[in-house]
Amino acid sequence: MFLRMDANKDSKVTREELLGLWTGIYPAKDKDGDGMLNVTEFGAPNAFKNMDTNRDGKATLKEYRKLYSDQFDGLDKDQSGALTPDEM
Ligand SMILES: [Ca+2]
Ligand SMILES: [Ca+2]
Ligand SMILES: [Ca+2]
Repeated sequence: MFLRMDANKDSKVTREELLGLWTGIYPAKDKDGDGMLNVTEFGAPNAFKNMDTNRDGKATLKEYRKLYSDQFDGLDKDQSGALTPDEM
């Protein structure tokens, strides 16, 4: 997984690389093609609840990217702005 995320192969995953990967698979998850993800399409109910900040039962790309941006902050223990393999 780390190697997949490290787009430029410098052994660090930046926020842009992480969000780029997840944004890339967003259209594939949106099975009904309405541009938003519901809990079934997303597949992880607990994470979905955190992601759907306005509680409308749909996650926009903005909410989706926010989730992974927050995840990045949680993983980047030394706040270097990049994730190393031991932080993942
Ligand atoms: Ca959808
Ligand atoms: Ca929402
Ligand atoms: Ca770091």
